[in-house]
Amino acid sequence: MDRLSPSSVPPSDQHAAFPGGFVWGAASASYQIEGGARDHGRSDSVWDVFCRQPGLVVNGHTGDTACDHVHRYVEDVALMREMNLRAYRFSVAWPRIMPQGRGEVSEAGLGFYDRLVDELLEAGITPWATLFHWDFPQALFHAGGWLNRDSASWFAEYASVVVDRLSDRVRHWITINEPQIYIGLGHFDTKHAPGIKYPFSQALLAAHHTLLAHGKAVQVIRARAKAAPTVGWAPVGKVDVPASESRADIDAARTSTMKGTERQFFTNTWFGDPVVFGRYPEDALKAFGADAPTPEPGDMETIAQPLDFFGLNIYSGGRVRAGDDGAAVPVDHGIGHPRNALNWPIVPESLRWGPRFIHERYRVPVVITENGMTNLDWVHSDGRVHDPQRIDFTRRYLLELRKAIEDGADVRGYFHWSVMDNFEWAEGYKDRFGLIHVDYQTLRRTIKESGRWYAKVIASNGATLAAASGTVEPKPVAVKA
Ligand code: GCO
Repeated sequence: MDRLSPSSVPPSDQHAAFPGGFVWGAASASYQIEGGARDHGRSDSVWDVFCRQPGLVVNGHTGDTACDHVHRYVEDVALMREMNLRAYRFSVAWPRIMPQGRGEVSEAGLGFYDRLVDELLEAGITPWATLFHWDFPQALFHAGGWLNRDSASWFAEYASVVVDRLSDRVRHWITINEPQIYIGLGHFDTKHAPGIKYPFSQALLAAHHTLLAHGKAVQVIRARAKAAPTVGWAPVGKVDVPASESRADIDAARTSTMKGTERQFFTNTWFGDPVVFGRYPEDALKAFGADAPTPEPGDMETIAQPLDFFGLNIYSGGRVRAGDDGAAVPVDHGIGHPRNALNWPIVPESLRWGPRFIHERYRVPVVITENGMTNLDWVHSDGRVHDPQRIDFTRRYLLELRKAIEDGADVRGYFHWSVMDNFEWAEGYKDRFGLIHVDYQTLRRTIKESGRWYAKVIASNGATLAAASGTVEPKPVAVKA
């Protein structure tokens, strides 16, 4: 059976709404949407410098203007309200708050986020603030960046400035977004900023410092927040789904999802275990040997600060079955399996098994902090952006997420990536993840059909997922006798 066919969802599953109080939102990141690269005294981040280097970003695109959100945030919040968003996850640009990354604070930079938060609250949208979504101040990169152990203290100082200003109105905080990517792709694979290949041991040390920064930021938030905060983080890691629901295949998928002994950074446990358990995973420590960092006394205790939620960015997944010895054996998704415009396999079950496996291991409430797809969208001749693939994608993933909840995983919310088309890092602007289409020539916004569909899903707390599939089932063609 086509694993993507709606009929794979038993009717009984199709009508249950999500739990009461479930958070429905959409997400973005400062460098990807803001523009205003020199507004408010903002200084270069490592991404500004990376984009200016020829050949590193598709078509030489940069975030200089992006979606010009710094000047259009009032309109953007109005569109978020039109989509019924209950929450909006944005990130604060460290270089807009502290141009040198430490010391001097930009009052104008803080003022922008003040106004954004007030606009959101006025619109009845709860702000969720990410402190770090990759735009690391270039000035601090020159001081050693994440390889400098002081980076944890620099981050704590920056966090205190933001929390002091916004925490009377912002209650939900995400410390860091995807250390797997900004350390792995930025400091080892070189596809992302700063684009330097460090020895594996040095990249692991940078990862240790960024985890230390996370822990210190949690301490800052809990010590200084004016309104009682909820604090989490937003990692990304590979998810393997079981080829069948047999106990053996599920166990194999869980083991494979939690395995992290390869010399790479797209892993759940190398980052998740220190943050929750205060220790690195034994299998990886054994595999990495002398390359593993040597924590200083107190480091692991600082990293393992209690969390209110464990964010998860999930887009795709692998598929495995249990071999004769129970070990995971990869199963190909099959020729012609659906993929997004970046060629990522579309695997709705990843939003069941990923949250389930992570919750089973860490027992911290889960929030899906990112999920979405890039699609070849454009404004059609009728003035609308018809994106049935994104509707179908999102429906299937949400139906699987609901299964995770029915399986017993404590999932508290879902943020669609992304609220609007934006700068997709090294892919530039060619990839459109948004619920809102952005014309980069005119900066005109158009809510896509998926955004209008999502508004109904939110209004019904998910109950319309079964009915509002968004895809018109092909009617059988009457064949003339
Ligand atoms: C990430 C980042 C986002 C990306 C999105 C699509 O997860 O890589 O958080 O900034 O734009 O995920 O790749």
